[in-house]
Amino acid sequence: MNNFFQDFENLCSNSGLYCAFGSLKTMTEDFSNYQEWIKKGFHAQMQWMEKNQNLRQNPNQFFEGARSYAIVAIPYNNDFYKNFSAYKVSRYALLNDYHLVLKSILREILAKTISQYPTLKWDIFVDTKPIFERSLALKAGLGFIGKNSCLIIPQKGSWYFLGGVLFDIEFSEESQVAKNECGTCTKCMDACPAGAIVAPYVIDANKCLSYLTIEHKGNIKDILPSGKHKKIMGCDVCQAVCPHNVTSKNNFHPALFNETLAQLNDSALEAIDSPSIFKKLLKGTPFERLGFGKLQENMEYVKNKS
Ligand code: B12
Repeated sequence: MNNFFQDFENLCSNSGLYCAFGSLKTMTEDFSNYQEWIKKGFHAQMQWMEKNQNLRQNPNQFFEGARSYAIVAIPYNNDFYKNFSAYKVSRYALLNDYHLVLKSILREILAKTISQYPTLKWDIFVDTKPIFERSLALKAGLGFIGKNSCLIIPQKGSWYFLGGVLFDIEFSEESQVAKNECGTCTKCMDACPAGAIVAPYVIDANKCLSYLTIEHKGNIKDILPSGKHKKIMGCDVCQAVCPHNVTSKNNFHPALFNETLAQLNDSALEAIDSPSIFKKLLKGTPFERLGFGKLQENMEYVKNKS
């Protein structure tokens, strides 16, 4: 591996990130899967997923000369969700906002890299860019895509957020794509409380509790009358039942730790009874995407679980 990528990988592992590389090619198969997904309306109200189709298909067009990428994974498994009983909050929501944390770690790494490679052109991506992050991770050999469509790192599991950097440097090596280890297992599909994994590797967001509790502009009860599943913020079921996650212990990157969220529980959530208290307590956390109104609505929906 030429020095640039070796140096970048060393900086990533010193920062507690897993890292792999690939060259930016046209995402033919992924793009046709994506088009099929959009055509079926599986993106629900996420109109933004219909945009920038050219960039989704050709990530080498993000900037002049873009030709390779680093994909990184940051661990987020934690058991702070055990502090709740009346409500269920997913693991990712009980840590600092990974978009902010991972971007700042990648900027630090890039600052060190640029001191050695001053002419480097780059662009960071964490979740929000029109890029198939899981497929880039698969192609770079970081892991395989499970039937729950999550990226699973062999022997480590899927409790990892993804992000990366685009570069204008040639990556000439062929990456070793990880073997798919799902086999005949369908635990995720069978356990999904809303039947959202409509086929292996295919999520219908209209039914996904992660989408319904966070992104859906409307009351969940109109879609899923029973709140017996108790979910108010995200959903971890398809990952929690995954055999590739059984061994993964409390393993989250220290920069993701948030004292307030680590202490959050049913009564603390119920005490948030105004937008100003919500803002004071949960600003800069994943709850901000939800907002005070949707949080109240989701808690009401679960309380009257019928
Ligand atoms: C839109 C989105 C959602 C939507 C839709 C989910 C979805 N499957 O797309 C909703 C709101 C439901 C969602 C939920 C969650 N999300 Co989300 N989400 C995204 C986002 C922004 C885009 C994903 C996308 O392009 N979807 C379009 C469809 C077509 O792509 P796809 O389902 O991934 O299918 C691809 C492959 O599976 C493949 N494919 C399709 N069919 C087949 C068949 C075979 C055989 C194979 C091998 C492949 C394959 O082709 C498709 C195109 O690449 C990504 C960030 C990013 N930019 O990639 C984060 C991302 C995927 N989400 C993430 C997370 C953590 C979650 C949640 C766990 C959060 C939570 N706890 O509630 C849940 C998990 C739900 C799930 N099982 O996917 C992480 C996943 C990390 C990982 N280890 O996989 C990402 C990467 C964000 C990040 N930067 O960390 N998410």
